[in-house]
Amino acid sequence: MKIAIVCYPTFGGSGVVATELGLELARRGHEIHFITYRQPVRLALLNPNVHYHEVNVPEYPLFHYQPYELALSSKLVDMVKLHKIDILHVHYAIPHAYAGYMAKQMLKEEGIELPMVTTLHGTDITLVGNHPFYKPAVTFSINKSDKVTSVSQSLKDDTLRLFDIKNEIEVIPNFIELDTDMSSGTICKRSIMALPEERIITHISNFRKVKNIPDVIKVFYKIQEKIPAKLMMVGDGPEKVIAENLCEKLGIQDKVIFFGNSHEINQILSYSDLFLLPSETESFGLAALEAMACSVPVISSNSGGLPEVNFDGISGYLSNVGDVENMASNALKILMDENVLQQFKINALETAQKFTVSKIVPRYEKLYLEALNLK
Ligand code: GMT
Repeated sequence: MKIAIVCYPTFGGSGVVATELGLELARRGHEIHFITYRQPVRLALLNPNVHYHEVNVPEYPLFHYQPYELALSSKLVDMVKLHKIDILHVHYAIPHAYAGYMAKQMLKEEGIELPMVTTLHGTDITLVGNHPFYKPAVTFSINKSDKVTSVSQSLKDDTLRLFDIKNEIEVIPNFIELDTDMSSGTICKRSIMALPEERIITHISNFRKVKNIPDVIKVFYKIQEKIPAKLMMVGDGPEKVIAENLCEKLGIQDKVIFFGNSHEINQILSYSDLFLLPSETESFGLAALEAMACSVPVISSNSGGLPEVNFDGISGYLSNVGDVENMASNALKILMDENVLQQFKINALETAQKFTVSKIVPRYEKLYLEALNLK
C-alpha cells in the first residue's frame, strides 16, 4: 500500500509511534510518505520506501495565527495525487484529523476517494481536544474518519465519555521493537554516570505539567536517603527549570543529571535500574514501555492507560497519582534486594514482549485493508 502518515515531528510519544510505525511498514514493503512540518526526530531516510514531504507555512503579517491546517490539507491533496497514495493515517486528532478530512473532501471533488485512519494518542482527547474551543471540531473529525484507533482501552473510554462519538474505536496499543543488542558498549558509559554501588533511576518525558515532574524528584529524594543512587532526567520542557530548582532546594543537585533531549534513550535505559513515571494522566506511557523493553522496571502512577502497560507487582508497581510515599517505598522494595531487582528486570522485559512490533503492526495493516474496502 502507499500510505501517507501525518504526525507531530517532535520528541512526543505520538510522533515517535507514528514514525516507528511508518518505518516498520516500509520494512514490510509498503511505500510510506511522511507529511509534516519538520523531519520527524526518529526518521532516518535510508530506505527507498520512506519519503518525507515538508509542509511549509509562509509567514504573512496579516495572519495573527499562520494557517497550518490549510497548508497541510493542500499538501495532502498534492501528494496524494502525485504519489497515488491509497490511504491516509493521521496521528493526534488536532488538527491532523480536521486537515485530513478537508483533504478528503477536496480530493472527492476530483473523483478520488482517500480513506482516513485517525489514531488518538491522549492529550488530543484528555487535555486539549476536550476544551470547548476545540471540542466540536474534534468530535466532527473523529466521526468523519473512516477508521479510528486509540492507544489504550482507557483512552477509548475517555473518548466515548467526553465526546459524542458515532464511530467504532479500535484499541491498538503502542508497540516496541525489541533490540537484542541494546546493552552493547554501555559499560563504559555507566561508569561515567554513576559509581558501581549506585542504583540508576531514570525519567524520560517532555517535562510538561501532566508528567508531575516534582514527584519524580521527591520520589528520588526518598530513595537516595536510603541507598546510594543517581537520577537521570532525560528530555526538555517547561517543568525542567522547576525540577532543577527543586533539586537545588533539596540539596541533591550532585545526584541528578539533566540530559535534555537525547537520541540515545536506549543507551541510557540499558544501564538504568528503575524508571519513574508518576504522571497525572497518561493514555499509554510509551516511555515506560521503552524502559521495560530495556529490562527496566517501572514505578508509575495508576492513571489512564498505565495499568494496561505496567503490571502492578510484576513489571513494576502502580500508585495513586501524587502518592510519593508509596512510590518511594515500592521503588526501594525493588532496589534494595539484588534478587528482587533481577526478577523485576526479567518481568519488565517479558511484559514488553507483549507489545512487540510483530504483534501490533499487522493490526494496522488489517485496518488499512478494511478502510480501503470501504471505498
Ligand atoms: O506525553 C505527552 O505529553 C506527549 C503525547 C503525544 O501526543 O506525543 O503522548 C501521548 O501519546 C503517547 C503515544 O501514544 C502516549 O504514550 C502518552 O501516554 C500520551 N500522553 C498523555 O496521555 C499525557
